[in-house]
Amino acid sequence: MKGFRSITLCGCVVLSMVAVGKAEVIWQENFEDVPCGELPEGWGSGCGCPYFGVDCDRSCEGERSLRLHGMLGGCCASLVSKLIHPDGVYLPEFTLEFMVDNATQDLSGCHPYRASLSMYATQCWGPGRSRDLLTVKEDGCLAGTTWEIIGCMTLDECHRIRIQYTRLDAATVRVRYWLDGEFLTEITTGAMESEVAVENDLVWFQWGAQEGTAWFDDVVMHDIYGDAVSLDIKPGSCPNPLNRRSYGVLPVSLVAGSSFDASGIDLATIQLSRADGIGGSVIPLEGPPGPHSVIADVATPFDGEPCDCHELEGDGILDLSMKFATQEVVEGLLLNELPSGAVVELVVTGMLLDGTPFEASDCVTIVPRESIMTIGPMSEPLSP
Ligand SMILES: [Ca+2]
Ligand SMILES: [Ca+2]
Ligand SMILES: [Ca+2]
Repeated sequence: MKGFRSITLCGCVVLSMVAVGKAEVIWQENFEDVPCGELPEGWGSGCGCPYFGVDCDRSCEGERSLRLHGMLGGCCASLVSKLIHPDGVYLPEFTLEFMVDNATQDLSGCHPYRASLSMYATQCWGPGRSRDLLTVKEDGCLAGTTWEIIGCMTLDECHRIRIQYTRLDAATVRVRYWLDGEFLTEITTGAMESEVAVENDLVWFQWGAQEGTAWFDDVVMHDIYGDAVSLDIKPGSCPNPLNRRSYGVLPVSLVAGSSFDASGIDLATIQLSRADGIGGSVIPLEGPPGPHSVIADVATPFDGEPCDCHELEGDGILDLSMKFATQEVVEGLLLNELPSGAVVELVVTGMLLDGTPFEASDCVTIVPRESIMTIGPMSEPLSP
C-alpha cells in the first residue's frame, strides 16, 4: 500500500476541508546504536530503581533492546522516561508502536505487574500525575488505561503493541489498542484532572517494569493517521496478487484515518487507473444486483514504502470497501500486455462530496500465467 498521498489539493482553490498529510514519524528507537547498559540520548531515569539499560544479548528486532528490571518481591519498579514529543509539548493525538517481551519470574511484591507504560506530568514518579496507558499483569494479560483487561499475550516472547491516543475534547480521551496487528478495543474515558496535574500536563512517557524483567524494542512514535485516506487492494492480503484469468472481483478499499469520514466520498467520482498512465480507467461495481460499495471496517492504514503493504484487516475505523470486476481491470488497464510477475501501481482518484479531490495508490502483482495454466503430472490419473 502506498501511504497517504491522500488528498491532493488542486492549488487553485482553498477548500473547507483542509488536506491531509501522511502519518509522520515523530521519533523512533531500536536501541541498536546504544552502548550496552546505557540509555539512548533523551531517555532518562524515571526515578525508580536503577536497574535498566540497553541489553546487547536479547532483543525483539536486531540485536539490542531496552531492558528494565523491577525488584522481585519488592516495591521498587524500574522506570525510564522519555519526552512524548521532543519539544516537551502535550500531544493531543499520537500513535505509538513498540515491541515488548516479558520475563516469567514469579511476582509477589506490592505492585505485582510486569511491563508498563504511562504518561506522566513530570519526569519522576509522583501520585496524581500520571495516566497509565498499558500494564501487563502477572499472567500476561493487558490492562488498558482504565485498568480493564483488554487482551492477553504470552510471556517470554516478543509482542507488538500499538496504542492510539486521541484527545477528543477538553474532557474526553479515547485510547485504542492493537496486539500483534489485531485491533483489541477502544476505551473512552475522562481527561485527567487532579490537584497536581491535568491531561495537558502529560508530556512524558514512563516505560516501566513494575516487577521482574521486561524488554522494549522497536519503538515508533508517529502522529495519528488523522484525516488521511489511503488505498488497500485486497485488504488482509500482502502482496496483492491479480489473476488475469479470474472472472471474479478485485476488492479495493479506501482506508480511512481516525478522523476521515468514508461516507463523505462521492462514489460517482471514483476511478481506478494505472499510475504509469497506460490504459484507461475503470469504475467500481455498483449493484444491486451484484457487488457494490459498502462502508465497512476492512482495513488499517499503512504508511510504509510504495508497493509495500501489511495484512491487517479492520482497525475500528470505517472504510469504503469497493469491488472492481477483474476482467474490466485487466482489459481497461491493459494488464495483459505485462509480463507475469510484474508489479503494477494502481491509483484510485475521486472526490469527496464537498468537491475535495483525492488520490491514493497501492500495487498488484500479476500472477504468473504458468502457475495458472500448468497442470502437473500429479493431476493425471494413476495407472492401475
Ligand atoms: Ca533492537
Ligand atoms: Ca492488500
Ligand atoms: Ca479501517
